[in-house]
Amino acid sequence: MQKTILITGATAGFGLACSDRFARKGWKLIIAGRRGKRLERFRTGHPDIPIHAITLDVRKRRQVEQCIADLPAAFKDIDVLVNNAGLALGLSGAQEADLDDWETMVDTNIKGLMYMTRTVLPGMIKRNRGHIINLGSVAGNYPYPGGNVYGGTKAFVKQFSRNLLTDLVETKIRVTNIEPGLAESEFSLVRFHGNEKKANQVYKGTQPLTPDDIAEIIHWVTSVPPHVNINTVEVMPVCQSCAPFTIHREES
Ligand code: NDP
Ligand code: 8X3
Repeated sequence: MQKTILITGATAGFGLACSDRFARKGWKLIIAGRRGKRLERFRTGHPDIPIHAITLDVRKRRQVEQCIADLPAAFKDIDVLVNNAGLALGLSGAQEADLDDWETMVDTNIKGLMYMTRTVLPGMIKRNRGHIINLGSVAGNYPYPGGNVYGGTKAFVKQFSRNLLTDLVETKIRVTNIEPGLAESEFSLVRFHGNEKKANQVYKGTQPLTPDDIAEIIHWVTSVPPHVNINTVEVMPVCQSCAPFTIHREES
């Protein structure tokens, strides 16, 4: 039976690469994001694949609920939900960061993910089948300067994923948290509010992860036998490592 995957944030980066990979593997796709034209371009570029495109802002709870309620019959039985829509905004210290940026990250990375999960879960439970794949980050595991609220939102994703597993232990539903490190996408362009120079600096002289690397991992976690749950995948490029502790010493 042809399976159905719902991917949020399918207009760029990981979500777009994931859409492409699952389309090539013969899945039915529900692709969601705010930039509807991009979704439409993807849909018309894959005329042989069943694709339902939804222009959606995951921060809008009613919109999320409505678009799941309105799914065409052929797309209603969602096998995999990839909660990928998310963003970092700014890299300032907490004392200078923009509160609007903080709110947008909380609304998208936490509340949007909550809305999608809560709305899709009842159907999965009814069918006793499904897989929720969340995009966490190494930023949810390790602190770095300016990571403040972004890292906090991804720590939420980590604990929420674990707690979902606990709530769903009597079902066959799987939950996976993918935690990438440095990966090149539109992520830094968004973080620096469209400043290309700053965004390019992030990847200069590195070989970062690619969206295709992440799509491959997402496909892999869905393809292990049904009794196997990959809880967490933490992945970094070889050129990255965790920061050492910082010790500030006063002049003596
Ligand atoms: P991109 O900026 O390339 O893509 C982000 C996607 O999220 C876009 O499709 C965007 O679509 C969508 N999105 C953002 N806000 C909303 C919203 N309110 N409603 C619906 N869709 C939204 O970033 P990545 O692909 O790199 O990031 C994907 C996920 O992976 C994010 O959760 C990010 O935090 C996480 N991540 C990224 C890493 C990296 O280094 N790149 C590393 C670790 C985790 P649109 O603007 O059209 O709505
Ligand atoms: C994205 C990775 O290190 O830029 O989640 O926070 S990082």
